[in-house]
Amino acid sequence: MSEIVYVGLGSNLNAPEKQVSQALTALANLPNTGLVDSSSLYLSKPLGPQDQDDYINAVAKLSTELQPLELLDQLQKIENKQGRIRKEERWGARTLDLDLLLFGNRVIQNERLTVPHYDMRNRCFVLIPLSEISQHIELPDGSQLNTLIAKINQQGIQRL
Ligand code: A4P
Ligand code: MG
Repeated sequence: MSEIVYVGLGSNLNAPEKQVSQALTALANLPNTGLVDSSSLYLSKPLGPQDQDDYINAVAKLSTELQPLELLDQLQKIENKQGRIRKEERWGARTLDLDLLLFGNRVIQNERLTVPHYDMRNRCFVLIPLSEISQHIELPDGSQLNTLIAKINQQGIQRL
């Protein structure tokens, strides 16, 4: 059975727009998975330390037959291929970050994976691209995307 999955893409190093476009191509080529849709690219101020460049973000909608941890392995492979080096600093600069936002209507909580993504409800650079491709998303807890968007500050994000 295939499931609809949303993945958040982010980059603020080494030609971020190119990193995100290249990652979208890599997502389209994943095994047993199809790229259904992707948002525009968005420019936003960094969340976390301010001594880093602005971010390019986007959201992709996939249809996949992979299990959640199989998909996470694939996402991490793409991050690694695109030169991601994991550093100690939290929320620091990175060439590519792929976050599993939603996996069907599932709630997943294990050592490697928290789905829905722990902070997606508060992030304009996740919610706004998400609503561009799917306006009427409901999270597993019943909250509506439109309601979440009404609560966040949308300033400081720019659709490219
Ligand atoms: N993990 C658990 N749940 C998930 C999930 N739903 N999706 C685990 C992906 N991974 C998940 O990830 C650390 C571990 O989280 C993984 O090994 C996986 O098993 P990571 O990518 O190495 O760590 P990280 O991304 O550096 O940490 P963190 O805290 O997740 O960073 P954030 O919260 O993603 O913040 N500002 C703007 N404007 N735009 C951005 O995209 N991104 C960040 C990164 C900071 N500021 C930003 C942006
Ligand atoms: Mg991450």
